[in-house]
Amino acid sequence: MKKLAESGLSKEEVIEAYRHVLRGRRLDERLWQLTRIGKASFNISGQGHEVAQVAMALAFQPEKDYFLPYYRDMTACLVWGMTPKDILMGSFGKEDDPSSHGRQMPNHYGSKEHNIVSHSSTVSTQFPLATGVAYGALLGKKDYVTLTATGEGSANQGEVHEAMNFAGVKKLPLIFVVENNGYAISVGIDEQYANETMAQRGEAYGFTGIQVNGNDFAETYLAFKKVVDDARNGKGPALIEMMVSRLTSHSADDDHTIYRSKEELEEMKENDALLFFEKQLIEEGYLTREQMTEIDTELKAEINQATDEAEAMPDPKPESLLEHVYADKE
Ligand SMILES: Cc1ncc(C[n+]2csc(CCOP(=O)(O)OP(=O)(O)O)c2C)c(N)n1
Ligand SMILES: [Mg+2]
Repeated sequence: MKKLAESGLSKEEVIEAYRHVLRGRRLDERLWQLTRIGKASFNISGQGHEVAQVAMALAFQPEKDYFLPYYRDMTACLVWGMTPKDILMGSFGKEDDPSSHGRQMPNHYGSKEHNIVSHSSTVSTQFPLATGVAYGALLGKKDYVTLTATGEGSANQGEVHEAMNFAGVKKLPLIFVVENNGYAISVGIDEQYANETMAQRGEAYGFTGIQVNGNDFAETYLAFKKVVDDARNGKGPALIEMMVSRLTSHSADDDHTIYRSKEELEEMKENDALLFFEKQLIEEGYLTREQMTEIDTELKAEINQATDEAEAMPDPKPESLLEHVYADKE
């Protein structure tokens, strides 16, 4: 593992990154609780992906860059500017949910204010959309970079090939990400693809492909920093494959104990990126365990408050059913 200081980030920035990671974890846990008590209809969790997502998102400039996430990218969306209350309003299906005013399923993140483009449940359709957004930067001579992500199973959809090929041909300022957690619901990678790595595919399309250990914050951040800078400087797209763990079942409607052994589940818990990050923060002198507990207490209070506020927001009115389905003309 790289030392955190190798990231080039200041002590304050690394501690802020830890807050993002822990906020993502605690919010995700809250969303599970809400499904279990029947207050939210669905959750699909990013637990195990948070360190990688924070390292990824911090390499961008959310005030101008575009993000087309997939359903596990909640923590990255928080770094991009969404708040726990925004996310919770989506889970409760509230009128002020910025993702869709309660029209979409939970976990289909979007925020016009923060350049986060809402996505479809049909996996990987965000890839060709992202090429369009990135092509817009080229045609409009704008210097924003576009980020889009998907899972390693979904990366085998046909439109992923079309998007990456087009991006390579046009040298688009676009970063493609595959969050490889080893499973597409219950299907392991041996049945998903025959390449040695997903990252290799970048080269086939004429651009850089890099595989990173998503549990390694500095390695992941540095890989993104380089390709984002290159994309902003006209050097074209890149593909980054982040190796991560899916710590939970696929979704709140799935039970992974049916297809994952007890041993595998135990091993995975020990392989939790959050634990590695905390160990590094202590060993490399960023935070003490007591300081982490204080941060955790603050975040839990923040999420409790956001839950109460989001739950108290008004539901969509039945007569507004046909509103917010398409964007209003500006
Ligand atoms: C086109 C399409 N096929 C199937 C599904 C059902 N589905 C939703 S998520 C998923 C698995 C995706 O696995 P992966 O891409 O590895 O992402 P992960 O969930 O592991 O993050 C499937 C098959 C879908 N939503 N869209
Ligand atoms: Mg997967």
